[in-house]
Amino acid sequence: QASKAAVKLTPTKEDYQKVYNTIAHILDEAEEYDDGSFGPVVVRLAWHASGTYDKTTGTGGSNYATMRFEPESLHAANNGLHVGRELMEKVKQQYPWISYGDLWTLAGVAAIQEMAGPKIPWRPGRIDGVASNVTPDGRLPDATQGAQHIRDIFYRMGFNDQEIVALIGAHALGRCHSDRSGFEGPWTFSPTTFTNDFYKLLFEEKWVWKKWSGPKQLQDKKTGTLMMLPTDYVLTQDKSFKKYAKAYADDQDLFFKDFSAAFAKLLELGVPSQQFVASEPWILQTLEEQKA
Ligand code: DDH
Repeated sequence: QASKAAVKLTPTKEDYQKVYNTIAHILDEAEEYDDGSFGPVVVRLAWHASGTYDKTTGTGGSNYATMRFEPESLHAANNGLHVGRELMEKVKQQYPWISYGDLWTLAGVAAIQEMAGPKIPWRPGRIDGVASNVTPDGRLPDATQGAQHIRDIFYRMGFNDQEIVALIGAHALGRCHSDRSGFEGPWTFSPTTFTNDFYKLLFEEKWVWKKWSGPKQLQDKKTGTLMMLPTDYVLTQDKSFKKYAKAYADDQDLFFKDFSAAFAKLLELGVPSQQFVASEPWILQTLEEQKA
């Protein structure tokens, strides 16, 4: 009996729901931080942990949580993500059996769902890697570039134009920080609620280049308080991207459905399927649903 108690049995869906709940509470402990939620930075952590995947070599992706190691933790694209990693460290201490890759991707799921976004199917199975698994710099997108670059980056991960446009709609959330990326400001007026406002604003507002000494970015002509990156604006200029961006501006349900599928796919990049415990991803409940 005693030896049995010392061994952690395979965690169940209920165990992961507990981790989800702990994360969901921590995301809200942010009175002094940004717009009052750690949700957006945690979504970005999940994305950058996964978006290093290269389908040709099978390297990168969320499996090994290599952003824990230098030099990946120091790649310019990951500036500021220490905030998310340190938050998750508190969760890891409470649930030492969870792998970092599972923890970070689950945090992305919890953040999207708790910020009123769609349900994101998710399942555990990632394992902790070692420093030699780190990916080279340059695998994540560069905001100063155009359509060709966006395609090069996302096709490498195995995404198509529709999935690319759906994924970038995550910019409904959060903001740019001049001390992290050099860019400044939020994309929407509700940066802690998941909506299709990113696309709506792209088409409804007039966007002009911001006059400042920082990197080239756009601002809305009317209020001057919102921003778009050059890569965001490209979604209104490239014919194929524009078709999907317009569809998402017009139909929030369609955006939610397509974002959910693409984000779930993103979070599983680089994870060998035999590592997944469950044959199908799970749907975890929001804190609100569990109150009912
Ligand atoms: Fe992003 N993103 N992102 N992004 N992103 C930034 C912030 C956030 C690009 C550049 C930037 C995705 C795609 C792209 C989020 C989610 C996602 C910032 C600002 C830059 C720059 C960082 C800072 O200063 O703190 C570029 C380029 C692309 C691209 O694809 C061309 C995708 C696919 C996602 C996703 O989650 C699926 C989120 C959330 C943020 C807000 C972070 C925060 O702290 O707030």
